[in-house]
Amino acid sequence: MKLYHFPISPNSRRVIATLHHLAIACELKPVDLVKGEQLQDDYLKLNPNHMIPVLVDDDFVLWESNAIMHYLCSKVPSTPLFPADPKTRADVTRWQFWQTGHFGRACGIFIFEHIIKPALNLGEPDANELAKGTDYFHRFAKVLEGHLQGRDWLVGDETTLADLSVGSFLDLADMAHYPMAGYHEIQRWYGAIEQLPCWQSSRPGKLS
Ligand SMILES: N[C@@H](CCC(=O)N[C@@H](CS)C(=O)NCC(=O)O)C(=O)O
Repeated sequence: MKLYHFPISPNSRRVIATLHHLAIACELKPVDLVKGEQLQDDYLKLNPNHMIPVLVDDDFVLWESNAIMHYLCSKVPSTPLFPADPKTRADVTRWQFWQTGHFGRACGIFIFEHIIKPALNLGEPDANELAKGTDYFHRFAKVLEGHLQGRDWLVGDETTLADLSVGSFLDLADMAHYPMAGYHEIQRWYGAIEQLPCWQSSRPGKLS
């Protein structure tokens, strides 16, 4: 198997953390988004959306990080990362959709204004966008904060794909200036994710 990725991307990192947690061997192929390698013809044949990550397993090509994580879990007989019980599995999936549809989008505004714009020389952060992003972030961060009261993990008593997916965006909290003040439960929970061996081994600087 091969995974096309960009090391700093939360969407890549959660897939790599899943690979490491499941001890699945996979060749990592970096795609330099700053140089625009995702726009090259060969890459567009893999993912016409010109995005990472993409998994290639023989002749099967799969894009969308959360779908890749589900597929990887289906490669092992069973895993607490994606429990087989239908309600628990639906709960994990629910948080992954929530991340893609809401929390990740809120974080994405800050990532674009504070990380992508400077990296690509696209100008100063836009105050109106950041104001919209702040409202959107608080709307969903409050939901996450409330859910984490009295819980170690988002679903059940063990780490699941839900934690890796939702947590992945918090890695960039400082660099992207998310308005994190007061979100003590989120910070406690993300602190626990940071201690996971699969999270530590998937840090951008640790990848070979
Ligand atoms: N929903 C997608 C999002 C992937 C995504 O946003 N990838 C970004 C990097 S974090 C990308 O490749 N951007 C390059 C581009 O848009 O040209 C997933 O979860 O895989």
